[in-house]
Amino acid sequence: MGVVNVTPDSFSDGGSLFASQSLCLDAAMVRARAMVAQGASFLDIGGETTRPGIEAIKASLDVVVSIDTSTPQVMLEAAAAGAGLINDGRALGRDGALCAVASTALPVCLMHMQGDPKTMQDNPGYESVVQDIGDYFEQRISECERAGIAAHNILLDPGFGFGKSLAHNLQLLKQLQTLANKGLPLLVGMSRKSMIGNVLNRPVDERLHGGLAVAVMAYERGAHIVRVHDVGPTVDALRMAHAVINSI
Ligand code: 8Y7
Repeated sequence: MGVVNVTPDSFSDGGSLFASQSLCLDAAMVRARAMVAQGASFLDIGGETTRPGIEAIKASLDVVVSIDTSTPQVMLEAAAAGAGLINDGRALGRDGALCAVASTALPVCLMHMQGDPKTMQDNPGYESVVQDIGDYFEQRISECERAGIAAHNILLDPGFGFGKSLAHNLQLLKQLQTLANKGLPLLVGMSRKSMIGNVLNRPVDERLHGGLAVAVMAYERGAHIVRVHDVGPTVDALRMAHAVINSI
């Protein structure tokens, strides 16, 4: 999954990282085209360009468009414009979001976040980060099913960097298989995040190699979709890992 457009206020990774800037439609299309050529199966788009962005991508590219939003109205508009996946960092926690997604019949990614973007990195705490997030997923899956969202339309994402210390992020990745074992597809996003920057002491534009390492590790532990800014290098890394894992 390639990240096409992230508005600067759509997330805060410890306040230190804006992995991508908001792009105008033409620039976003250039990037979208390149990512699909490099092997992206999904493009995750966020920000205000929802309808024109989705329509422009759908018109010329063979790719599933994922819309990064927590807002029910945006979900409905995105579905009407041709989006194929709702990516919600609040796991359909906003009023009306469960019903909105149920009415679209689209698949949805439920991402875990502790707290809200402004304060989530202040002092994140868990009894056991993997267990706690697993329990959270079970509760959200139940809510989804109660609202009429089919289990086969649900993806899970532990939300690396969203209300997690470095130690939490590392433990989550190490034990990712536990969450993959729930039987629903797992999406992960670590690309350029501060968990890489903090280990390597590298600024955001020097985190590619660390990002490739963690992408391969996530894939090996059962991740189905890897959300990244650098599609070409990541596809090479994952194809290589795939060849080894599936060798006889
Ligand atoms: C994630 C995400 C971001 C993630 C999912 C960034 C929108 C921060 N991170 N969505 N979005 N998972 N599903 O650095 O980890 O790209 S924004």
